[in-house]
Amino acid sequence: MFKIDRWIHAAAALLLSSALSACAQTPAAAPAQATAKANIVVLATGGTIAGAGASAANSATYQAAKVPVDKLIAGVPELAEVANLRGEQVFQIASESFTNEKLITLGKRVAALAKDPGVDGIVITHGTDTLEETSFFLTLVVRTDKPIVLVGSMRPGTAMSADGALNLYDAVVLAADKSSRGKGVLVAMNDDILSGRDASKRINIKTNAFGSQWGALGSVVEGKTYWFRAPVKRHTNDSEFDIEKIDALPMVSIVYGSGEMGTALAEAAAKAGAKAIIHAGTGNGSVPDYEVATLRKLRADGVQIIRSARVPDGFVLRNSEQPDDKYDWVVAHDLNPQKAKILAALALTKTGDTKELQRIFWQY
Ligand code: DAS
Repeated sequence: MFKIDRWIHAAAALLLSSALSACAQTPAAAPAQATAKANIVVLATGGTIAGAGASAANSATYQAAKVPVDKLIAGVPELAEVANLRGEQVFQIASESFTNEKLITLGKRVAALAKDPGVDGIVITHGTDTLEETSFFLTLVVRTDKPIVLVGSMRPGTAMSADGALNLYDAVVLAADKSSRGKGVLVAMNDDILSGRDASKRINIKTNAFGSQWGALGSVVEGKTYWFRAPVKRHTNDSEFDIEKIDALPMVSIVYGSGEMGTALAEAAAKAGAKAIIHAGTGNGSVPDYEVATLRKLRADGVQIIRSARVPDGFVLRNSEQPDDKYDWVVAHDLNPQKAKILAALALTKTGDTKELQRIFWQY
């Protein structure tokens, strides 16, 4: 017994002495440095996220573009735990009223802020109607790898189960997260992280309104970002377009394809000064036989013809429904008509050559 006791005592003494010497070696742990919060600027442009309805039951009947940016930020006090925020009211409009001039003004402001070393990321609150055009435009023209995140809402803040507050929180989390850098302009809606290129409004009355046929890039859940994909098309620093060199965009018109669509709309668009017509064709960008002659004449008059499709998913194949090589036409690939319009307008600031235009539609 005695021997075992001594063994235990010896082991305990050894343990105690080694513990004491370890404490002597380990300095008192420095207090964990609270990681500095990111500096995020919120640019407000209006939309439902700034909307107000008469009653909590009004989830779809309300006035957009009412609440100013400082109230939007104040309405989500948890934002202060995520980032150092300041707001700017760039516009206060419903986004269906965006114009090329407003797109360029917003783009120049975003580019200027992105150059500011004191700005780590930018959140843009925006109406949902044309959010996809703005997100695509910015991803094409702003030369930065800092996070730029667009966010909107489908219900005004006055409605029951409003979605704006959490969407804004997710957008700030995303903009403040270094892992968002270099992924192009992003869209934060309904917990999804969408690419600014692919995001589109696919439902006009529900909070899961936004999506992409190629899927979300990831998700924001409880203040954390989860990534599953990254964009492969050219964007931001890899783009040949630069907002600092753009002060105007040429007119581009969309003509919606349907049975008995006639030729008057395409002719009127060209007469009104359209430098390109986006044919939002049925099926795979199909063109009615009676429309082909009109579009070929407009091409001969110098108007670019770009075949997109009214069908939301898939992509238009070159030389499939129409002999694009023979007609000297361009195909919009997977871009929907409204995005094809944005890219065509930018491309035409660079070139009028059809082959160059087609290269641009393959690459962006
Ligand atoms: N009219 C819509 C807009 O401003 C409202 C919205 O959904 O944001 O885009």
